[in-house]
Amino acid sequence: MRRSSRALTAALAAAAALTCSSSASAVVGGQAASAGSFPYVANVTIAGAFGCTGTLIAPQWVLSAGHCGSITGAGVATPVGWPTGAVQLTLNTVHADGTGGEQHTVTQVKLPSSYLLTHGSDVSLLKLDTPSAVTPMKIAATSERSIWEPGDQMTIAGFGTTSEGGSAPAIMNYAQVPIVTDAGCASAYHDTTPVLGDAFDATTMVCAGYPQGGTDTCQGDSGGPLLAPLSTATGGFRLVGATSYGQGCAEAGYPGVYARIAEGPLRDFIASNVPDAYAG
Ligand code: 4AZ
Repeated sequence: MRRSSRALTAALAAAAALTCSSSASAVVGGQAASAGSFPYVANVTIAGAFGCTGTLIAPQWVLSAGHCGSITGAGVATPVGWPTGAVQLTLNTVHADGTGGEQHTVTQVKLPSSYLLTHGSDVSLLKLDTPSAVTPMKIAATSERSIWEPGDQMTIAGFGTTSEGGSAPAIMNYAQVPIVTDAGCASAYHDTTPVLGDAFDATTMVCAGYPQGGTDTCQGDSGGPLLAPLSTATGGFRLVGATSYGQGCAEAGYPGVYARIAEGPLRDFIASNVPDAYAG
């Protein structure tokens, strides 16, 4: 969602049936994912329209954004999950229409209590009806902290729009963006109204993007992966973030904001619910 739009998202989400076209939309400045790549990336549909992305972190659990898993949105002290069945998702396909993918309904939605009380902690855990056949993407171990330092190139992927305000593509897109320092992100998002706005909070957020913009996550990518590459010898990735928000998409000076899931309170929340989601 766009900066300062979480209250709006909450209002829209509360209406449940609204199409939310501006939010129902991939990665800006990336390229179409090739068939068979990113099998663990989920295309999440809420109430048949509201679109998000997610990542399979255990056979029966997908990690997505808090604002994708909550009717009430942030700032509302009542944790209301979507009626189960309203949330559906597809794994193991790059096609937005689900062609060839593994379809699931969601039987349970878990949100961190801190999501409802603050503007951060933008994660949700979606329990699948049946275990997936796809190999889950593990979240980085604390001992792997060195693979997502400022300047390190991360991979982002999702089913969202390829331009700010644009439409969603037929194929999942992916790109690379570097981690931004917490100080740099705090100065980009020095919001003076953090209750309603989206000021940067390094406890539960981490940023990635180029100073000049051009490559970023966008509407509909929310909840999707921020992936850190393992050593070239080992290959593969670890999950270190979940797409959350930003000022528009790919704008200069406004990196994308991701939920910080590999350390801190969100690590504790996810580990207490899905202990096998972590590497190491
Ligand atoms: C969204 O609405 C969204 N540029 C996700 C990420 C970003 C902006 C919007 C970051 O899902």
